[in-house]
Amino acid sequence: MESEIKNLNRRQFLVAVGTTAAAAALRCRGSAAKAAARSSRPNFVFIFADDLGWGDLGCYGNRQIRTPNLDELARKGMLFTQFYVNARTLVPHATLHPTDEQMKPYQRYAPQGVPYKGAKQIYYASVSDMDRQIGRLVKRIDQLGLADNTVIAFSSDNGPEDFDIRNAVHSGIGDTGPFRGRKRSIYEGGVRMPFIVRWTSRTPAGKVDDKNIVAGVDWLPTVCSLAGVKLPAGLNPDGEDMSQAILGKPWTRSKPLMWEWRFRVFGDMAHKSPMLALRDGKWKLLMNPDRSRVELYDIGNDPTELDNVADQNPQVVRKLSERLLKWQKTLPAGPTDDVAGSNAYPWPTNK
Ligand SMILES: [Ca+2]
Repeated sequence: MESEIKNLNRRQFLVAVGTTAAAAALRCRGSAAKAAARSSRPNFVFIFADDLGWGDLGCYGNRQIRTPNLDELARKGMLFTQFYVNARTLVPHATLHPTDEQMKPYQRYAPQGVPYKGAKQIYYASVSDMDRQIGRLVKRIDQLGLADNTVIAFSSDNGPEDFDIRNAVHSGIGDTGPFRGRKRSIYEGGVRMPFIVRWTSRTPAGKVDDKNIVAGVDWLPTVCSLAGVKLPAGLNPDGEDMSQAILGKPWTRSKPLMWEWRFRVFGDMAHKSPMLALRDGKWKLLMNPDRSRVELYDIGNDPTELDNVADQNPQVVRKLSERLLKWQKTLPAGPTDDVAGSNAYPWPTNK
């Protein structure tokens, strides 16, 4: 084929390609029965943003950043308010470098009287551009007639970056919504992410799920379940099949979610979480392995994690801390920062 193409001019080449495509289409038609059998298995498209916060999308309450395409995805699918990521801070960064054209809608956030671009202009324009590109992808999926057989999911890998990180300082604008904690923190703002799922033939349109606790670790068992594929024998995933939740049906999580962060947390004191966390039902326990900090929050009533009720609930702390420490012992050994889990401040003294 390659040697034949060399001797064709451009028009002949396009005709040849067209003919090949037509022949392929005919072959497909001949195996329509097989294709129909395959089509009972959905396609999966998971769009995973880098360092985007829970509060960075219009459909999650942001009133400054325009994200019409993701808002539309949520209107036609489901939006989860309690979606968590466990293995995070992994996706390589792309520098935010929007064009002047892309920043135009956010001109009013430019610093006044100085010729600099503002962090808000840069970050907001970048989120809006991401939204625009997702809009193009979704439109194409719909144009191809694949909507009813395609699960489209959107989330982020961790909370927004902090101003302290110089090569990503513009992302310090990212919004965690009402939550404390940013990237690296295991307070809600660092680990609780947007999660939108649209499957036009199966997910209830426009439903907000404020009840189910779902997580990135659930994705593998869920995809396998929806595709009718068995998990490999011997694989015992941390996650659970959340397909019923995605379909808008009753479902209850059976296992708690757990986190460990062995490194420094940058930025404001309020983000410096203990090293370990566990979410079980309404409770979230955060602690250091040596119990130097123990915090218990009723997340349903206190999503901002400001009212530590550990002292009032010793039984809950005992039960959850035992489970969390037992889990931590199963993790691989590795380096730990000296300041991990610390919220110490160099307080002025008379010494
Ligand atoms: Ca990230």
